[in-house]
Amino acid sequence: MHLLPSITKILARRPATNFADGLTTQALGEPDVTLAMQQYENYLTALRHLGLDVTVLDADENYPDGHFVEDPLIIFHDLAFVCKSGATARQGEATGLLPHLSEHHIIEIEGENAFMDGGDVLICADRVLVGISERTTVAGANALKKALQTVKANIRVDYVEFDGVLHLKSGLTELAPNVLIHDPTLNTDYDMSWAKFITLPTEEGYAADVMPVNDTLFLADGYPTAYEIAQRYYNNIITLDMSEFQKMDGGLTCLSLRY
Ligand code: CIR
Repeated sequence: MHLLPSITKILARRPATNFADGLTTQALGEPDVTLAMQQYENYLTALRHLGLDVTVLDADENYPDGHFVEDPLIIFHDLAFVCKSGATARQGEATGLLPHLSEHHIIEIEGENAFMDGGDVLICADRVLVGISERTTVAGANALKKALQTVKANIRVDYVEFDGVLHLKSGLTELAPNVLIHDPTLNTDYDMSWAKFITLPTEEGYAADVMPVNDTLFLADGYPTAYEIAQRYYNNIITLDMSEFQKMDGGLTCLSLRY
């Protein structure tokens, strides 16, 4: 079992018009709803152009952060792990997604204090990194690890304690197998020596949330150093303006489930 199978399907949910009521740690101003909707359509269009089967659910005003579908569920092969977010306002977001994952086995991440957001789970080519954050507890990470080991006994799951950014993937993703790309705002003592480790300039830190989709890389638009680095690994790079989602602590990976 390879940890990163090829991607054929996308599940997403449109942002609600009240999405500015969602949570944020940023001080980048109010998002422009019209521009955000345009940026969102561009995101979907780019995925469709890759030939992927894209399912887009209607917005749910009960969840202003509900379009960040990466957080309530973690998909690993034919399994879908349901997370209980460390943010109370986001608990329950998985419910509307599950009927669209009928081919997956649904597994609840259970246990006292077992909180987790999918944005803290980085499935790399040869291991899984779980960020321990304000949203994801050690108990949550332990529950995920145990569940993963029931389907792949020797899977390596490393815990990454960090601070400085909201989710692990806000500041650290795998650009290519065994190549990590990092926003220096994310502080951690985790030993990355197993990988090539690329730290972006601070002013380009937001671009660390890259989204590889098979042989194409999605990268936030406007980050020239990150783009130049990405070109060393990819012939196909799609850049997308993410400004309105950045204001709400969101990045490229947050907006879709890819499987
Ligand atoms: C939140 O605070 O939960 C949302 N406003 C942003 C979630 C972004 N998701 C992600 O990084 N995976």
